Amino acid sequence: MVDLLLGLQWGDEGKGKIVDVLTKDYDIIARFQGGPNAGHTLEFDGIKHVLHTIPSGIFHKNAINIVGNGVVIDPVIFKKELDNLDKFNIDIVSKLLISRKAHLILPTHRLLDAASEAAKGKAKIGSTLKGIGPTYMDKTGRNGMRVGDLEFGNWKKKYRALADKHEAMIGFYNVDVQYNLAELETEFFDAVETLKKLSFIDSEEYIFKAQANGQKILAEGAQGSLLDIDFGTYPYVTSSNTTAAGACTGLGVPPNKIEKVYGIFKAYTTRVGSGPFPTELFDQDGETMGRVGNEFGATTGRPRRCGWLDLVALKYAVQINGVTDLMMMKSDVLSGFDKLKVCTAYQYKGETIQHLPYNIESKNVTPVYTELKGWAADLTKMTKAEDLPKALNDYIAFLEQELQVPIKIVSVGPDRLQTIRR
Ligand code: 2SA
Ligand code: MG
Repeated sequence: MVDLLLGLQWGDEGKGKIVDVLTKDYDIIARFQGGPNAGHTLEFDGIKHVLHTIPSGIFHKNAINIVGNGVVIDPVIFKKELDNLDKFNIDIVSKLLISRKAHLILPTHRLLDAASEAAKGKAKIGSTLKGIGPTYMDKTGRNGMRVGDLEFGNWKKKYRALADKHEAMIGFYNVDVQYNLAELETEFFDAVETLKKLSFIDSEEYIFKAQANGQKILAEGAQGSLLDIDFGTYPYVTSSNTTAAGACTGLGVPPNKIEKVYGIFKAYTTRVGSGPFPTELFDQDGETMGRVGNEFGATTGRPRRCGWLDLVALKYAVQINGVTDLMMMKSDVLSGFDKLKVCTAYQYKGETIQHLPYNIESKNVTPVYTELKGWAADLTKMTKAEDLPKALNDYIAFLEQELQVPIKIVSVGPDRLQTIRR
């Protein structure tokens, strides 16, 4: 069977940490969408690791890690990630497998991303500029290059044709994007040689066989449900399906083989990049969340916008994904607030609604809040559910009542050990 682990907000819920905590129960960890736009942070033994394309099970001895067909890979960033793993003596060739059907991010995809954002001006998406959108455009436009192409002698010809087309397109945008393609290509071709040393597989076949042999698979989502290309706050979204269905297409997993759907959310909300965020705070409370929660993009270093928990949006994500188990992250960041607010409805065009309206914009949606009592206790040293303060238990009970799904894990800090099971 296959279990899924997904972010339910706008990303950065703490998926990397939880995958790392759960990996010991699985044989295979597989990424199914996104690419180096993701930043999955893991902390253990006093060291912090940030992964972008490589699945978060890589530090465990026995787990096999798969980069599935739904992922887009930038060989240059991939090589850097591998270099960072060098000192850990991981047997990368046998532990990290890459789908031949995963698409490649070319240097010109990154340039196109920059040109597209520059052309949008104020309406820019706030992309991570990793070339994600243009690469998925080439995939669905049936022009892309895939990892498996690298196994054939003529791949550079294919590369040249696509890169030349991209250059013409960059010109068409008529914006100021400075670049030295020859330099970027040297770096790219060098990184491709590193990538080619890894094991390329037909990952769907591998996963069928693993399932037949009773192996346990965990599919690791990237970004969050509200950044889903179909169900997110379009156009301020990423270019892949970040929701449960994405695991089916991004790995070749049939829907009836999915068992648990772990939904991860922060005890508050953050968003990086542009787009609507109804519960966003511009006051001291938001500033405190950002500071205490160290809310900076793990890939770009951008400060994340912060706000109260939005249950309207969270309920929607729970429904879209069919979440069976919830995990609440960063509970420790809320310690010290006298009162906590949770958004349970929106005021929209003079009405109170409990769904995300089609044209959701921060300025046309006013959150309706329920206030709950805060707690003062420092949670970061707590290890058992019994230790948690009453006000936090009341907060959890309120969310479970609203969402009708149990909260099975409460995270009280970034380290592996700061994880309380209920
Ligand atoms: P893109 O680069 O085309 O996928 O950007 C489109 C939107 O998706 C958002 N996005 C993200 N949001 C949160 N976390 C992400 N990963 C990094 C992290 C982000 C970072 O872990 O912190 O470091 O800035 C991620 N990736 C994409 C993005 O902000 C756009 O709104
Ligand atoms: Mg992240």
